[in-house]
Amino acid sequence: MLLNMKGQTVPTSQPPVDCVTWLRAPRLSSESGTSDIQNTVSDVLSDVKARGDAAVADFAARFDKSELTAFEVTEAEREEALKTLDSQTRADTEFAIANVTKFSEAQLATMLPLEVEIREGVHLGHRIIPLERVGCYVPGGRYPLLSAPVMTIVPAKVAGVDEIIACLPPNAHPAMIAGCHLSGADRIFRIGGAQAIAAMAYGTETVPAVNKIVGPGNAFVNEAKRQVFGPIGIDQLAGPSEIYTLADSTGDAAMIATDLLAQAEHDVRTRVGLITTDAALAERVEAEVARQLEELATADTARQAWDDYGEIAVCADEAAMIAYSDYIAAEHLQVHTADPKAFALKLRNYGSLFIGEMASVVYSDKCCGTNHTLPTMAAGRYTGGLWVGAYVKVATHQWMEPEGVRQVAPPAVRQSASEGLDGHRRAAQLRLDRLQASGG
Ligand code: HSO
Ligand code: ZN
Repeated sequence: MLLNMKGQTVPTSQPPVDCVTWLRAPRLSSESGTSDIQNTVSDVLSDVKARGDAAVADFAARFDKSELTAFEVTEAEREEALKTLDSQTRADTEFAIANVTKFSEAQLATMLPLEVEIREGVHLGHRIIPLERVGCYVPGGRYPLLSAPVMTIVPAKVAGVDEIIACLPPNAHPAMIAGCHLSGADRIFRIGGAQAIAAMAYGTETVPAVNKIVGPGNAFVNEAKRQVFGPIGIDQLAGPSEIYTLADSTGDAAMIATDLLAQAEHDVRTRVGLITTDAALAERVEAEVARQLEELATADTARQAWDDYGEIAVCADEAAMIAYSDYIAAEHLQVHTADPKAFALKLRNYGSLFIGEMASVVYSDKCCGTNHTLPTMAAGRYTGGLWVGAYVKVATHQWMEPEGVRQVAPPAVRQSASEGLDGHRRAAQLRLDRLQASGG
């Protein structure tokens, strides 16, 4: 059983290590959709499916207090929105776009088509095929995060998606429209919430149906993505932001506290934590967080996140630190150890890894070029974040020469026969028969 420093059992998390004690015990945020949200969303989805734009307008009036009925942002409105960006903000956005573009291009170059003859006459392969149409949801939020459209739209562009649709709430800051435009959205619609997901999933008179929907949103958006998933792809279900730092005795307490609070200011449910082998550093970070909260302009949110979800775990050794970190699978994971590059290679589960003190999460949040749309709530155990590869399919194909048929057909015939699948057996046998008839 796991006990924290006060001798209490740790309630919600049972990590697979027994060498961890807590200066501050963890608490997992629970994001499970309530049935209220599920029901509301399912009503929105079926109504938009049945009534299209008229339903979208009704929900915009009800949920967003918006009377808008012409949802699409016109060329002239794009130009207007661009004017709301001062020249430095625009240049900074273009800097982010350039970096995300370059990295996405480099990543796409690693995705190669394949042709292989796996045995004589049996030719298998795959192609990398861009999706036809993708929908990027861009959240409104308290602050206009210009990097949000960059992260969903730019990799889609690089992937070669034919048409990129962006939806954002009607009351979103105009700068966000500019962000969608600069990132390369083909069409932009002022539709938010579950109705936006419904419109993109099913199509309406004005919004074309897409093949995949990406981008974070509130609980309604998340639930809508979950419900449309199947015929429509989704990226992932975004939870509140998370940051963990792994540090040994070389860790800089002030820097660690600053980075933790930088994410804690996002949301009162942000999970932030330090995992360290150094109990003295743990104490210093705790004190630093308290000190910095006195100065932080966004302390209201950050303090509550820290009080509710702040964690400081002290591990007996490096192995325990790695095992516990792999268990948490934090969205953002920083490595502040003596040899961070070597340490990084030992880690398995994380959304994105920040190797060494100079690589702050904030650089990736904004502009260094990696994607900031990352797995939360331990999804880092099975997936990485959004990337150019999420906008293409790796689709297989095969072709056979006579020798290939002679090898593959007999086992296929036997398997089909023993399974009672007579139609399959006949199809498998027919090629052999034809080859024999033609003297092959
Ligand atoms: N940390 C957020 C992304 C972001 N933060 C953008 C600031 N701007 C994603 O977890
Ligand atoms: Zn952030």
